[in-house]
Formats: sequence, structure tokens, C-alpha cells
Amino acid sequence: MRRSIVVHRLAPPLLTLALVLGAALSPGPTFATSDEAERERICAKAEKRYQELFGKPSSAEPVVIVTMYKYTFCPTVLTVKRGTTVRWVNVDKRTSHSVWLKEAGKEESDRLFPEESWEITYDVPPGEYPYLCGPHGKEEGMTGKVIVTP
Ligand SMILES: [Cu+2]
Repeated sequence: MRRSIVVHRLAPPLLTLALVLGAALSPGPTFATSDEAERERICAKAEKRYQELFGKPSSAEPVVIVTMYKYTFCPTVLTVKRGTTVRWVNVDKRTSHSVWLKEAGKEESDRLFPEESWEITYDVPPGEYPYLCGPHGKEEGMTGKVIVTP
């Protein structure tokens, strides 16, 4: 009986401590959310840049466009049907990027300077095809993924 009283007296401060610690130690979801918001902001700007450069929305192209802007592939995860051609377009002002399907054992694309592009036709078995930017994949986390469906 005494023990349970002690436990009860300890419980509220411990609970408070746990809640405070929990709040302090759980920036994970917060960061993930702000990363996501940041990416959306960058991708919206990338689309604007695309339209400035090419005079039409990227969705008006006969191929699927992935823009490269501010160390970000937009969209970062893209789902396409088998046989679809995907074109990466650098809409940055100064930075060059590349596209490298390293896990699939492909060679890295040439370095793409602003306004340059490179494309792949995904005539491949359905699955996930991750890729990265050669110069910015590691340190800047510039990576993307194409999911191919039948
Ligand atoms: Cu890059």
C-alpha cells in the first residue's frame, strides 16, 4: 500500500518529465514535415523556372519531366507506366547536376548545365529505380526514385 502511494506521488512529475523529454526528443516528425514543406516550396519554384525558360508548363511536354533545382529532383518520387520516357531538366541558374541510376549499374549521365536535359525510356521490368545526382547525391541528399508500373 505504501509503495503504491509512493509510486502515485512519483508518477505525475515522471509523467511530466516524460512528456517534456518526449517533446524535446521528437523533432523527427517535425523535421520531416518541414523537409516536405521545403521540398514543395522548392518544386513550386522549379516549375515556375521551367515555365520561364520553356514557355509552357512541364506537364504540357510529350514526356514526363523531372526538374533539377536547388539540390532537389521534382518530383522526388515519380510513378510511371512501363515504356514512359522521363526527361530530367536542369532549371537551376548556375549549378550543374547529373542523373545516375547507380543501383541499376548504369553509367552516370553527363553533367547537365542549366537548361540542359537528359532522358531515359523506362522500358524495364516494373519496380523501383532509385537514382542520385553524382555531385550532390551524398552530401546534399539529392536523390530521387522512379517507380515503374506494368
Ligand atoms: Cu545535383
